[in-house]
Amino acid sequence: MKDLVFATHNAHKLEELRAILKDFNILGLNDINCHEEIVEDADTLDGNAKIKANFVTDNFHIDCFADDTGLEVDALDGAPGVYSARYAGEGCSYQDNVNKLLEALKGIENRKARFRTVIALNLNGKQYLFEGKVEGVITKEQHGEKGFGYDPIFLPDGFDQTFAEMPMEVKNKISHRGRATQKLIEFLMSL
Ligand code: ITT
Repeated sequence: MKDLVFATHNAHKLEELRAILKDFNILGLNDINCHEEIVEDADTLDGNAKIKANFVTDNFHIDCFADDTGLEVDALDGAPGVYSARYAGEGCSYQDNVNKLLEALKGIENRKARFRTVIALNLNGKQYLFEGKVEGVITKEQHGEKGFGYDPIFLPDGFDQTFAEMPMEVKNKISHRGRATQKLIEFLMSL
């Protein structure tokens, strides 16, 4: 099985990707002894995905891919977007972010939102980008214990369970990261 490095420190994202990319041996940053915090200071998802992938390629001289994900809420003009990880402040928890978003949407009826993921792949000296998104709404209360991040308050269109109530296999079939990863797989298989 071919090794492929996924440039993330996020154990949840690694677990999801391993379940999708079954034909590859997916290594996380800890597996290649990269323990530094990569500064994601771009103001777009594409920019941050490239920063993470390039950090690994430049410092470890290996092919790899990285993703950056944002939750875009229409009533908040696309916030938290690229700032989703630290929406409630530097060092905040997933729960802090969920609380802040529920508070920001209090009394607002338009709860439309989408998760968007951009994957940057560095392969044989070239860079490729893949995007995936899923439309849905932000619920008024939290539901479910699975997943991570904003999953307990994201209800994808056409479903009656939040991402945090769904088995991971179901989330992966329809999610932003799942869809972007399918494009990555199709590309890798076409080589
Ligand atoms: P790495 O940069 O190490 O990959 P991260 O946690 O910073 O990990 P992202 O920048 O891609 O990951 O994601 C930003 C935030 O968006 C993340 O901290 C979560 O709060 C949220 N998020 C990302 N993917 C999610 C998902 O599938 N479900 C729910 N929330 C998600």
